[in-house]
Amino acid sequence: MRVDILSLFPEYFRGPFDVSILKRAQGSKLLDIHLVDIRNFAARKGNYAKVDDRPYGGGPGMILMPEPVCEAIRSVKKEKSHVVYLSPQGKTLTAAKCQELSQKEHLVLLCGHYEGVDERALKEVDEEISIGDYVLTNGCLAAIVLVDAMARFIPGVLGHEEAAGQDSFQEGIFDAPHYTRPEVFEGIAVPEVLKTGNHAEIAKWRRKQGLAKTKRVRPELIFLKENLDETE
Ligand code: 4GX
Repeated sequence: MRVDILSLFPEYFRGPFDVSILKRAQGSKLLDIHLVDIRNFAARKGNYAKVDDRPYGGGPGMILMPEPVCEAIRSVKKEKSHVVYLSPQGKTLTAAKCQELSQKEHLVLLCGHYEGVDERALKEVDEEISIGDYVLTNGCLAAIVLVDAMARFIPGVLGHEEAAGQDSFQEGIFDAPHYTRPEVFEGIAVPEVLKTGNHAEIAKWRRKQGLAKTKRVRPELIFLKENLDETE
């Protein structure tokens, strides 16, 4: 998959994209990430390129101007492209949406900056997505979260060992607690069932633990799914 990320801070992405699984995914050509600086599409006034201006109607902060945003999008957009605008006013990102996006050939991610983007630039956008109900200082962070959570669904990005992790939220309930060595840590023993080698019993125990924690921490998730009848 090709991903073009349009922002005012392309350097922000070095680091998150250059380690671990996302680095490997790029190395094996499963992910092809391009960073585009919106400022390169601004009209030059002397030796500086203006990308933002004050809002019509008054109010605080600055707004990204429509010309550089539209020109930046058009510079990368092709017939098969899917353009996503990251802003707190979008639909909230979910595992299901990540999976849907992972099947696109080309994603274009527009990072909001300042107080947002001029509404007229949004005619180039296919959908608006928020990563959660809080306000970030930097739209690039939202794009990093989206790429990371989405890439896990691209076949081959996770190794065989890691792939199992996919079902945690797919199933709509939490993972069971995990244990590794030592057998006793500061007086707390590993649950006996995990040492029996009885895979059916272990699966049953894990499911029960996952459901119990979901019910305690996120009861609303229980009512979303057919998990309901299993909660006794
Ligand atoms: N999920 N932010 C964008 C600037 C902004 C303001 C208004 C569009 C409209 C965020 C989020 C998020 C902070 C990124 C404000 N852009 N983005 N930025 N939550 O909080 O995606």
